[in-house]
Amino acid sequence: MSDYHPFTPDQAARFADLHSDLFGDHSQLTAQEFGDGNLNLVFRVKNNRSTSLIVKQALPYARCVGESWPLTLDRARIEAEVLLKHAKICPDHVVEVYHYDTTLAAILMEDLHQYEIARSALIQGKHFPLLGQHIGHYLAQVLFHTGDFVLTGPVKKALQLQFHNPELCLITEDLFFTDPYCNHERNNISPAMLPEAQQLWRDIELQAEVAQLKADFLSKPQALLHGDMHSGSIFVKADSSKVIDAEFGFFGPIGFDCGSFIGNLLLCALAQPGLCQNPATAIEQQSYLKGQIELFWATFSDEFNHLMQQETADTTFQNKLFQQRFLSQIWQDSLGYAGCELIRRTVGLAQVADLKKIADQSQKTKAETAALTLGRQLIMQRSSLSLTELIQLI
Ligand code: SR1
Ligand code: MG
Repeated sequence: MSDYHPFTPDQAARFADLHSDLFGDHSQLTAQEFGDGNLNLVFRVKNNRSTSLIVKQALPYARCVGESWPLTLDRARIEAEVLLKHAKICPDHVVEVYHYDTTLAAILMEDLHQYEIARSALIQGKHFPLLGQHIGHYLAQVLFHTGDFVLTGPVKKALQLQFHNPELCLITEDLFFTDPYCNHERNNISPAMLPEAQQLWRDIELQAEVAQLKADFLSKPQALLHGDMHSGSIFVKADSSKVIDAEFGFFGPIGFDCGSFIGNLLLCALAQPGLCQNPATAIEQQSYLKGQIELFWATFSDEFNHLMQQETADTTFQNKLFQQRFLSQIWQDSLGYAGCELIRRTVGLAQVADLKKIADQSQKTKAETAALTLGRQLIMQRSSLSLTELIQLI
């Protein structure tokens, strides 16, 4: 096994060739680095017959910031093992991992070139009628089957050790729950939004609720989460959706994954008036996105409910009343984490293209203000808000 070194394109091609038979012996391989994410190198390796594979390699630091932010290489192992574990439970909606190397922090995986990144496609106004259903199904399956309804205490605790991910959890703890609520140097606040941000820094009531959500994030190991379920972690086409990028995976609150997904559809919906020239197009895309949030929650809650009733192994958790309360708590947590996502993507470090792509400054400020307002409402009203009320708030 060779020591860790960041791959050149040729080395990525060699890694792919060595660990896959897909290219054939006489292939001429070319590789190109095209990663534009926050953390890693991503290469597409192709042969002369257009077969292609992806090599993803962790750098010993966060790519978006540079070497001043060192980051564990173990995240490549975590990512590969979460994807493999989730794929065993729900193969239709997880990218296929062919090989991973813990020393090189590299993963060889399927190239989803016939798909699009959900975030970019939704920003362009495209519709995928099954997206909410696919992600609802994926999250219900993987979160149920890695939780206490089916796993014994010792088995789950062993998995918690395997997916111990303190450094990447710390990023979320800081970026989601801490930075936006104080004048932190990592924040990224447009001048027009400074008064709104300052309001967040003074809002003790809101901060108390965010503290509760952070405490749950730190201390509620309900299931093996994907950990970064935003629309940039989903590849989509008309009849299929596949999840990638699980390096933030760990045992945490189920509502965190659901809320991240809902929060990113909300961000896209709020950005529409600024993204579209034609108001009718914006309204149409907003109503599509609202429909996908409804479809997501209907699919997730029906399926999770069904699984609780039919497949709960632990006799204590077979109690129907407990099961109803458990699901209703997931909904409340999802609203809270969706609210945090709206706020941190508006004033925090890691902002999203949905808002960044709005060219007109006043439209951008309107969308950003709407994101902060809705985020606050979701966090503050999460114990009473229904799905219908959420949709009406948008
Ligand atoms: C420094 S990492 C910033 C963000 O990118 C990832 O995709 C996560 O969402 C993280 O919060
Ligand atoms: Mg990512």
